[in-house]
Amino acid sequence: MALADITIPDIGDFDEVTVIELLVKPGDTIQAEQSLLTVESDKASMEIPSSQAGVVKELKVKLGDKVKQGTVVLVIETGGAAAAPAPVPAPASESKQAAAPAAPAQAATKSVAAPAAAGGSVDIRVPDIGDFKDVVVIEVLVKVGDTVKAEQSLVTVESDKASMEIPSSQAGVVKELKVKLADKINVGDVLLVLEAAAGTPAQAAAPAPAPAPAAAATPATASVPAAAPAAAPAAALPAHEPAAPTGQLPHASPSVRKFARELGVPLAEVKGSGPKGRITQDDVQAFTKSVMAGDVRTQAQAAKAPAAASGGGGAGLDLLPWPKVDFTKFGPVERKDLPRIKKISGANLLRNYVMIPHVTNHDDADITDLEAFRVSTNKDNEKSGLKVTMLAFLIKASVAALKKFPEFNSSLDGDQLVYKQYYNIGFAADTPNGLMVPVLKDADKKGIMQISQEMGELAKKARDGKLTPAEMQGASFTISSLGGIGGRYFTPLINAPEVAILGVSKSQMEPVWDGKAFQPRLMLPLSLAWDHRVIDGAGAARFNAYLGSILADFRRVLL
Ligand code: CAO
Repeated sequence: MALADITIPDIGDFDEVTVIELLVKPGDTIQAEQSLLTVESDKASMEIPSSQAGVVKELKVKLGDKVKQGTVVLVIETGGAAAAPAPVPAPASESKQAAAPAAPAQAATKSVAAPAAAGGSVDIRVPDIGDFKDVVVIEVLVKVGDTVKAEQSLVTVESDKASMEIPSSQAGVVKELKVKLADKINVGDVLLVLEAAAGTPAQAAAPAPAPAPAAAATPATASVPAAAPAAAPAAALPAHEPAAPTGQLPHASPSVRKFARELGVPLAEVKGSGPKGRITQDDVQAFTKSVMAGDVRTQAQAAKAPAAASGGGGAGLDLLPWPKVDFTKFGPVERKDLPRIKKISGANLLRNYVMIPHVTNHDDADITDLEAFRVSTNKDNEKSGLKVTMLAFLIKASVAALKKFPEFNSSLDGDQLVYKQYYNIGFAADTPNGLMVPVLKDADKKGIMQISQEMGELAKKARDGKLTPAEMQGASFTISSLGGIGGRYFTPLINAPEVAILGVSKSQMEPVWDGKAFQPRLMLPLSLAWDHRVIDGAGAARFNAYLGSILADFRRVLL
């Protein structure tokens, strides 16, 4: 048994490339030639194969890391006593593998233009693509009539180990395409005919002196946030659970991968419509649209309904497309962009609505005595200017109920429940910019006066648009109070990954039978929405009843 470092082989003119996929993990048994990871520059993605067989002991790189020739990517335990190969250059058996990833560097040099007079027609040809023969055109990125810039990618071609984009050697207008999807092309083949832009001298037939894509595109590469590799979807797409590994690697060109990363689209969940299931830019766009519209569930969502899926009927949401209406046919209209907060919260609300099986229990709490106490407290404190609101009592009462029924203060994590031992209560605040949810931290350690004061400060910050991200994070339970506005019961949406939320409506005097007579009592409508995966109806009824009993006699908080 011996340990061996596996390093990045010669990758041609590429200086640094980014790790975008890890294809093995510690414990995996790998074969020589097996792909270990996918790396990417802005023009080419390529798989790095192993130089020898063994068992992966340790991964030395992670998603988003920049690597170059000689970087150790993993340590393997080799089967025999064979010495580890020298890191670089690779042993003979490796040189063949090393050649594969190296080729795109050459391929991505500028396409070759036939000599032509400035402003005339030029043939744009396939440049030197190293040892590759018969690479397949998997994407045609331009069409007749398009104006292209020098360096703009024209087609994506693919071998079995790498895909690469061939950029134009010069600017102009596409007059004629000479290749189509699935064509096999080789060095010197004409890709298209370009009407060269006037005043742009056509380039010499020889490939440009290798502005290697990695170097040429360094700014573009750098503009992709290092923290946004495939594993870290951006916020543009409604958050959803990562799909279960499909066992198949998504095939997509570097530009499509970059595009997907910018939108936060997990390529593993996108169905490719290109040759051999290749994912195109249109596929990524269509996926984004369908998720945003809620038309399509992610694979993860689909995977959560296997019974329905196998039984047919009701498996997918199978929704009709969103109605497209020309409202102007019926009267004048005005269009306005959704405010930014609505765009962000809308995506979250939709996910929570669709993914959580909500149930709501409604109940009433008798707050006659509590309200009298609140009013008298406020009278006593008139000079201090600090007003105690019903919401402060509700927060304190909720903490007592959360302590008694801890699953309401938990979160689902796969097959586990995370019971939080802190009591951070979010409260919905109506602001000119839209709904915000500031979080009152450690409510269990604070008295009613402190809660009232902090709540007032947080609500003001919310209205002024000055809440910090930290002040909106970490809630373990949320209260949405419409009591100051009106209404009778509603279903609040659970703020994932919390598992319950309390909706509070406007209290009013009601006749309540005390066994002998109707008494006028101030009744507060409570609406507790809960996640049925975690909580049962009986538990929710008990939570509400307990909460009601505390609000009816606040001394119970002390018990
Ligand atoms: N029943 C009857 N009256 C109530 C009440 C209730 N449940 N809750 C509050 N009130 C009264 C208050 O006593 C106050 O009356 P006075 O001015 O006479 O004292 C008045 O209504 C206004 O209270 P408030 O709403 O300003 O204060 P609050 O502490 O109850 O609420 C806050 C603070 C930030 C939660 C609230 O201002 C707010 O934004 N509520 C809207 C929340 C929301 O939008 N929820 C929906 C989310 S889902 O889209």
